[in-house]
Amino acid sequence: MLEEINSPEDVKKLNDQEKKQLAEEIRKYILEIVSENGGHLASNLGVVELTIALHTVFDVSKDKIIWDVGHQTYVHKILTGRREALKTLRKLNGIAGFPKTRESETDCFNTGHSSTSISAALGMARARDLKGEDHSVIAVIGDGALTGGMALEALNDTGFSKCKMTVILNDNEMSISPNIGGLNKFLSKLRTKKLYTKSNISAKKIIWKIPGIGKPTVKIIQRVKRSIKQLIIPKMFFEDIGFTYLGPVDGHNITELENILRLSKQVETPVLIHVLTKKGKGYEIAESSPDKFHATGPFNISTGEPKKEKTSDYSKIFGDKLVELAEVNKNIVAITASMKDGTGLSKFQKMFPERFFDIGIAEQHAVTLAAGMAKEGITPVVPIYSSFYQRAYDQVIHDIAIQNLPVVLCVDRAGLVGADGETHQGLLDMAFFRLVPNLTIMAPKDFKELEDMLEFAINLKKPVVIRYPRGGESNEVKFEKHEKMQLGKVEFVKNFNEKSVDKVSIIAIGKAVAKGMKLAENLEKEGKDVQVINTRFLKPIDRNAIVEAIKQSQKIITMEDGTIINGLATAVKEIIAEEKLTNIDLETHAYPDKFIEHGSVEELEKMYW
Ligand SMILES: Cc1ncc(C[n+]2csc(CCOP(=O)(O)OP(=O)(O)O)c2C)c(N)n1
Repeated sequence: MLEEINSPEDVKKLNDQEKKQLAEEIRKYILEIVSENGGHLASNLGVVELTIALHTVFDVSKDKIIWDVGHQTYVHKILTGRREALKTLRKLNGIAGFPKTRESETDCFNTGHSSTSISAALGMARARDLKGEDHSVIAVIGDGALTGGMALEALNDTGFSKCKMTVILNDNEMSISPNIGGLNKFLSKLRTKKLYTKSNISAKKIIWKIPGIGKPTVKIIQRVKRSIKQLIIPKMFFEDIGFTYLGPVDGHNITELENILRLSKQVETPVLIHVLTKKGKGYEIAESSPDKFHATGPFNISTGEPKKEKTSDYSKIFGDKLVELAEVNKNIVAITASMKDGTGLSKFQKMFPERFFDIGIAEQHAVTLAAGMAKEGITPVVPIYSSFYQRAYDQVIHDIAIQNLPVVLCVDRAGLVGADGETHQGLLDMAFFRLVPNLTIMAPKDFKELEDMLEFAINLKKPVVIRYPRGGESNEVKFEKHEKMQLGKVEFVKNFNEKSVDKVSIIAIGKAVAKGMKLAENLEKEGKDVQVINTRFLKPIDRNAIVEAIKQSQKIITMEDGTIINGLATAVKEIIAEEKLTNIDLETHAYPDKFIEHGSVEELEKMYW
C-alpha cells in the first residue's frame, strides 16, 4: 500500500482498516531506513498513527503543522511525497532528519532545537488573523519538550491570546531518558484519567466555545462545575490558563485521533489535545529501550545491536574523569538538560545520585541553577552540546561571567556534528564565548588533554569553558607528550628543525591540532620547516608565544573547528594588528560564515575545512 501513497490526498482516501495497514507498512519502512542510515527511531515509531490522523483531518497545502524538535517527522515526510527520497535520510544532499522549508512546502517551519513549536505556531496564528485568512495552525510537542522554558512562555501567551490554534501534546512519558519534573508528575495524573472516546466526550464544554451555540446555559453550568472540579481534576491547569483541554486520547487509535482532531477544529480558542503514545511502538527492542533508540547509528534489525562497534568518545572520557574527580572532591555536582547519556553522565548518576541533576530540556535553567550553586560554594559541571549552549548564552553572561562564578561549562559536540545538520552543528561557540569577559576557554587536542583540562578547570575556581568534539580522538595522530596545564599557555607539539629558513608555524586548537600535525607532515615533504603550536586556550591567549612564532616564521597557518569569525584566526589577526606586525603570510583554516547542512563529518570537513 505504501507504494501508492504519494501525497496526503492519497491518505485521505483510505478507510480505517487501510490506514491501520498503512501504519504497519510505514513502521517497517522507517525501521529499514533508520537501521541503515541511523537517525531518530523511537520517536518516529511513536507518531505513526498521529501523523496519519493529522494528514487525514488537516490539509497541509494551507494548514500549518509545526513539529517540535522535528526529529519525529519521518512519517510526515513519507506522506508528503518524500517516500523514496527518505532512503537518502541524513545523507549529504539527501533528505534532512528535521523539517526543512527548503525541502517541502509542507514543512512549514524549521525546527531542531526543543520547545519552539508553540511560539512559532502562535506567531503563525496571529499572522493569519491579522491577514484575515482562515486555516488551522497546529503545534505538535512532546512531554519532554514541554519542560523547556520557551514552551511554557508560549503556553502562557497562547492561553491568554484566545487565538484559534491547537497544541498537540504527544505524551510518551519520555524525553530521551524518562521525563522528569513537576509537570511530568502533573501529566501522569492526567494520563490515568479515562481515555477520550467519541462516545464519552463531554460535548457541553466544547459547545459553548462554538460561536452562537448554547452559550449562556452551558456557561453557567461550566462555572458551577469549575469551582468543584478545581479541587479534584488536574486538567484545570490547562483550562485555567486559557486552553480547552481534550483527552487523553489513545495515540495509536487512528479513528479516535481523527475524531478529537475534528472536534478541536470547531473550537475558536486555543485547544490542547493530550495524546498518549508509546515510544518505539511496534518494534519491541525499541519499546523496551526507547532511550537507546531515541537516536541511533545503523543497527541490526533482528538484534538491535549497532552495526559498528562503539569506540570510546570524548563524552565518555569526560564522564569517566568526572567520576574519578568527584570521588575525591565531594563538592562536585553534575547538571544535565535532559542529555544524561549523550553527555556521558550515566555513570556519574549511578555513583552519585544525590549530586546529579537532570533538570529537563532547560539549558537556561541549567546554567543559572549552576550559578546559584557556585555562589554557595558548590562546584557545578554542566555538559551541554555546543548548539544547545546557544540557548543559555545570556545565563552564561549574566549569571556566571559577570559574577565570576566557578562553573565548569563543558561544550560537548563542538565543531561539526554531521548528519543532524544546520541546527546541530557546533560551530559558533568559540565565537560567542570569546566575547564574554571573565571566561577562560579551552579545547583539548586528545582524550588525555580533556582529562587534564577538566581537572585544571575544576581547580581554577573561575568560569571555564571546555569544548570538545563529537566522537573520538584522531586515529592517525597520537600525541605522546602532554605538558602540564598552565593558564593561558600554549604547548609546542612539534618543534622547528633549527637550520631551515623556510619556516611555517601552525597554530591550532582542539581537534584541529591533529589536523595540524598531518598538514605539517605534508608541508615537510615539500621542504618546509614546520612547528605546530597547540594553543590550548582561546582565552586568555598566549600572546607572547604567538608573537614569537610570527616573528620566526615566513608563514602562519591557523586551524580551528569553528566559524572563521571571532575564533582563533581572529585572535591571531588581532595580535598581528595590535603588535603592528607586518609582511605576514597568514592562511586560515576554519568554517565559512554559513550554516552548514547535513552530511557525514568527513564529507563536510572535505567540503568546508
Ligand atoms: C534545546 C534542545 N536541547 C536538547 C535537545 C536534544 N533533544 C532532542 S529530542 C529530545 C527529547 C525530546 O523529548 P520529547 O519532546 O518528549 O519527544 P519524544 O522524542 O519523546 O517524542 C532532546 C532532549 C534539543 N533538540 N534541543
